[in-house]
Amino acid sequence: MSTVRRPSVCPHDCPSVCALEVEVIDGERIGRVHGAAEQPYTAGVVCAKVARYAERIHSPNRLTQPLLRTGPRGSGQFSPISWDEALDRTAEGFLDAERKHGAESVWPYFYAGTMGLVMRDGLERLTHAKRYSRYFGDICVGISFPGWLAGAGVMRGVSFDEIEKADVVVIWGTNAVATQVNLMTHATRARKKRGAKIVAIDIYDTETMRQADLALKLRPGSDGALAVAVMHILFRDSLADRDYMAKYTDAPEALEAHVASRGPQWAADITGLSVEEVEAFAALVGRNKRTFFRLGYGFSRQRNGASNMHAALCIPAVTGAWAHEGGGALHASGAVYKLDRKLIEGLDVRDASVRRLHQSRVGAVLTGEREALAGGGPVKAMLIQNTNPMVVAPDQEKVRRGFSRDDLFSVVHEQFLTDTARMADIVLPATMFMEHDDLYTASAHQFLQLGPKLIEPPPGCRSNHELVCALAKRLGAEHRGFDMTSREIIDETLRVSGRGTLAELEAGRWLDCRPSFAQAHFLDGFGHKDGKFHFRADWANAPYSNNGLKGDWAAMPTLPDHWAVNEAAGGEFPFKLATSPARNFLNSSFNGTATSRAREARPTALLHPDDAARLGVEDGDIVRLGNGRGSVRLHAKLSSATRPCVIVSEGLWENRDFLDGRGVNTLTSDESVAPFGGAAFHDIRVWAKAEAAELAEAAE
Ligand SMILES: Nc1nc2c(c(=O)[nH]1)N[C@H]1C(S)=C(S)[C@@H](COP(=O)(O)OP(=O)(O)OC[C@H]3O[C@@H](n4cnc5c(=O)[nH]c(N)nc54)[C@H](O)[C@@H]3O)O[C@H]1N2
Ligand SMILES: Nc1nc2c(c(=O)[nH]1)N[C@H]1C(S)=C(S)[C@@H](COP(=O)(O)OP(=O)(O)OC[C@H]3O[C@@H](n4cnc5c(=O)[nH]c(N)nc54)[C@H](O)[C@@H]3O)O[C@H]1N2
Ligand code: SF4
Ligand SMILES: [Mo]
Repeated sequence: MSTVRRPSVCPHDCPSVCALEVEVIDGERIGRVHGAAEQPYTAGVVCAKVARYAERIHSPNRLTQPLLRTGPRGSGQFSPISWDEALDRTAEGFLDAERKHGAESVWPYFYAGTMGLVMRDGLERLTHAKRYSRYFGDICVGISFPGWLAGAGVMRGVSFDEIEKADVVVIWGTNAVATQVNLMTHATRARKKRGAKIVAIDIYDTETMRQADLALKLRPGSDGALAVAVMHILFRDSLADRDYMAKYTDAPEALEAHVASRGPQWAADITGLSVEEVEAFAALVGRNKRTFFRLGYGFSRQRNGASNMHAALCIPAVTGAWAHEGGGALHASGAVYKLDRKLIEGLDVRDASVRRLHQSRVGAVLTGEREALAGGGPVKAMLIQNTNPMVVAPDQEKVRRGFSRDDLFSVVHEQFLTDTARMADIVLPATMFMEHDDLYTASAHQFLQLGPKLIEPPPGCRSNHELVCALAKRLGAEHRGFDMTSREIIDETLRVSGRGTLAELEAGRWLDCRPSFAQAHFLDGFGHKDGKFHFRADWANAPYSNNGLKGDWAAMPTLPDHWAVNEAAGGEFPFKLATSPARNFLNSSFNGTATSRAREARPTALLHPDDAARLGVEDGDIVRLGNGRGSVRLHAKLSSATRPCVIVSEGLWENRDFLDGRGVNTLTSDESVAPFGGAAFHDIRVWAKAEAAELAEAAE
């Protein structure tokens, strides 16, 4: 047996995008997966679920043959068919929809199950070439990005290597230990080297909160209030940097006047934190210019999330932290790579007049809600790659009704028979990242990386790129990208972007795209035309890829504030529910992997002991959570990690793991969040009930 270590990149939807070293055994199988020690962000560390990737890639449950549905949707009854037959049937289904209902009745639907640019975004080329309904991927960053951009004007920030030069690291609304473990490596270095303090801000005691020096456990959706009160204290205590603000920000006087009436007591009432906690946080960030704000995604998954992101981002502009090494903020890094995406996405043949449908509103789209269909006709055919909407999309009752439609032709390209694949007419087996070549950018760091093909896929699996090209031929879609290999596309994309060549990237493994100090700290100006940081958010014109999509931005606060638009708990719905990530899953990926399942045990509702006592629920009992959208049944876990009246359910399990086959997104809303869309996954009001013992026993 010969084992060699080969370079790779983790393709999963995670900010870390780790550089990997994979043990390849006899050129055929993989062994352990390690983090690359020399890649400065990864620094040799990967999460446990990817370290044991052999379990996923060599799983006996992998799809390896195209399947044609023979039983009812969702039944899991399929017969194997050949690739030729599968492609012919798929093409015929799409051509038929186009003939009868127009090209916009076909909606290609994809997300970031792989973050590789060719495999993830290549489907766009087919969409544009065929003038199919366009796609607006708002499920993850649809709320947070406009919030950041309203302030900073461009999607980049201070690079990760300055975290270890900070005196305070604020981990805001991200459970980094679970969702981006490498952040902890760098925060811990700051603590060891400089005695830096780590602050975590969340709604329950996560592992990240437990590792923090100051853990602020606030009410869901109240981060804007905390940020505003912090700014109030900074002005009050002369900790605001007036020279910095005069030079680099748009409206410091207006901000000062605005926050003057919003002090620590005001914030304590809204957030549920004590005045002392608010004061302590403000003093820490005010007295330490080298404060690094790592602003996560989680706190933006609220109806007021964009506004809260903007409010948090205003703090370093008040303290002037941006001007200092180790100071400033980071949310994502998309703008540093400057890649020309024309070839990959077929932007040269895009017709901007074709309607664009929101990813998060898939249920509303498929059930024919007029406004979700953007004024057009129904969607009749879908090709789905790298996403599992039957689990991850909000308002599952709608999603389920939509995918159950007899007149919907759906084709799912997948690695496993997911809940979404079970609903499909045709299921196509996909390769995994070590079985194809792709190019990766990241949000937590600024390296452009190549993940080369390391082993052959199981016979029968084809990559996303291969599928898109084969379908294009049958659909009469024209674009030069359909005649190129993935490697050729990567090479040309690098060359036209001024990022070297494929051969160079392969030799070097990653390309360092970190901006200069002045750029990273916006000392040469923020992203807005006036070069200033904007305390006044111009929501309608946040420089976001919304391309004319309009949302409910008019009602949003301009200066940072607490925007009270969230689902309010009380009365019939006494609890707020958040659906936070599970450490051993990645969204719904790994929810079928044995070790991950064993570690996560089963779907649970974390319930505060006081609430449990009132409900008559004991640890391990079955509870039902519900609201106007539906209800789910799962086991209660008593824990004072949550605040009273706040319930947390971790992880995106398979639907059948729930006691009545309905997953947690049954409870979430698909209402489009301001300013441009996205889903408020952690902003849900529910009732909770103990299930009668006999019912519970019947379910076991
Ligand atoms: N293990 C694991 N890793 C993952 C994922 C996973 O599912 N599992 N998902 C991946 C993906 S797609 C993404 S986008 C990232 C997301 O990673 P994060 O940025 O960490 O975002 P979330 O996972 O949505 O939530 C993070 C935390 O925000 C908290 N939170 C909810 N509401 C609020 C609020 O109002 N205020 C504050 N301060 N906190 C709140 C949640 O309880 C949770 O602990 O992680 C990626 N990495
Ligand atoms: N309740 C609740 N819901 C949420 C969230 C939450 O915090 N709470 N988080 C939301 C967020 S942030 C996100 S990003 C979404 C993510 O939701 P999804 O994008 O659906 O992410 P995954 O569940 O990981 O599903 C990705 C699928 O892609 C498949 N896949 C991976 N690589 C490839 C490939 O190369 N080719 C093909 N054809 N398939 C591939 C995997 O097998 C997997 O089934 O979920 C959202 N849903
Ligand atoms: S899932 Fe995230 S932390 Fe785990 S290996 Fe992939 S990029 Fe790294
Ligand atoms: Mo995400």
